[in-house]
Amino acid sequence: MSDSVTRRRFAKVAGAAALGAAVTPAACSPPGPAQQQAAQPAAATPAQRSFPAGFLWGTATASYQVEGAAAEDGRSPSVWDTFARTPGKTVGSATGDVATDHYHRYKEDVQLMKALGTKVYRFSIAWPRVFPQGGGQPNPKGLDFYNRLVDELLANGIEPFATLYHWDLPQVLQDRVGGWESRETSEAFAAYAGHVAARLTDRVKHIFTINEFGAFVELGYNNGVHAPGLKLPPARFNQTRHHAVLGHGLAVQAIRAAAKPGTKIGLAENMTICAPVIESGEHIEAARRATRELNAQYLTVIKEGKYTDAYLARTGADAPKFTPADLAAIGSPLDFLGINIYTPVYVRADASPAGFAVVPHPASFPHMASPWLFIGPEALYWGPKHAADIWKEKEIYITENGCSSSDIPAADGRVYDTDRVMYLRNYLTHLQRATSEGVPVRGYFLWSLMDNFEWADGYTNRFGLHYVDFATQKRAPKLSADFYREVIRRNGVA
Ligand code: PNW
Repeated sequence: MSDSVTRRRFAKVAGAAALGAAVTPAACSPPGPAQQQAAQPAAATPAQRSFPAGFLWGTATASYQVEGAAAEDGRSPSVWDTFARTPGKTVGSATGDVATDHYHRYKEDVQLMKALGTKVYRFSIAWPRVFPQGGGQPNPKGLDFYNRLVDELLANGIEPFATLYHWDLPQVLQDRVGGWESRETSEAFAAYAGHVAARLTDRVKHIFTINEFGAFVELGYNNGVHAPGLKLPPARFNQTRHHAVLGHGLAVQAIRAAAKPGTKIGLAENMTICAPVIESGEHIEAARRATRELNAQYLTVIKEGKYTDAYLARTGADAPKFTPADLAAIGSPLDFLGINIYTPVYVRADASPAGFAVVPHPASFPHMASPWLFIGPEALYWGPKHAADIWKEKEIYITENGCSSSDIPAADGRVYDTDRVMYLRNYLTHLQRATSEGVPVRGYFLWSLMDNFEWADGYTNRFGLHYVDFATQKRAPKLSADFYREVIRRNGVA
């Protein structure tokens, strides 16, 4: 195949349009006639760079990270309250006692969303507000806050998407049954999910069960850097993973039974995103295999209703114990898939039985302020692309994407976060590449609306489009907020 034919074929791929002049031969040397022809489709017009009509632009937050009001209106402590109060667990011993005081300032925050032009908002519900004892007697004042928030969103033309579990497990369940180590927590979660669904789905049409198994189970029960701060031995840890996906499955059943018709149910998982090192057939195939295998304990068992043979083989005597009924619940059909995407792993084809190998990041690989947040914009292409190819997903949302930045106000008081703009522009370019190829991504929720409590990093690591002065609770749009408003206005990468 001649060089110019290769280029022509490349230019034909709709996604190449997004890469624009950078890949066009014309950009580096005077074009010959053949090259001129090839260059035409690659020079993207504004229409080619845009997202599908009706694409849903939004932002996301989570209860413990923004609400504060930790002891108000009957809320009981969550495992995060306990963990954050344990010396040495968060930077500066920060807690979510006040956070960004969203519990009292939600109306102001809805106006921030409106000013961006967002049409959707993803928030989470604090279980210990709704059931301070984990189960049993509900606390109506707890749900009242979410009723007020939902009504305020709808009054401002913003559609609410609610997550039922973003890591704030009632501490009573940790104390009584060992939290997610016990299936009693899976069952309690389902009861809570059904209770909320019955009361919110007249207005909330999209419900996420659980946010990021891949974070709270791994970090909370295996390496101890998140609440409840445990380092379980392998068999107990794998059983905890199982109870988490079981909780999701039982919750799906409970929501279906309680929700108003038309309610859509999904989850928001930070699946491991496998980007092929080179976009050729063998590496793409390896990345697809890796996607199933590296997500075997969470998303794959949820989508396929069974653990992969390789997962059961590699966990061996420490494999989780489960029943066929468990797997049936875990595999309950979903209406959509939410994927939280920050960073990819790079995968190559390999002669090993697995057929793939993960290539570690070299020391020089660039990252954002969080050391784990390696910059790999193609994650926003390959995440939804693999999900659509492997599990035939019909409705995908990017439920989180964004980054941390140093965010130091300039002399004029504004934050010029050009690095976040760079990150977003490149990631969104790859998301547009996906939608232009027909990958069914329906919406995108930027993490986060505002700076907030960043878990073990406390308030030292900022992910917001709005800068929050934590002493005064004043919010101010960063440069990235202006950028995002322009993306939304033109429904395309700005
Ligand atoms: C997600 N990692 O967490 C969460 O859903 C958010 O609550 C959080 O604020 C956001 O991403 C930014 O961190 C993650 O270590 C935490 O790879 C850690 C990792 C990934 C995501």
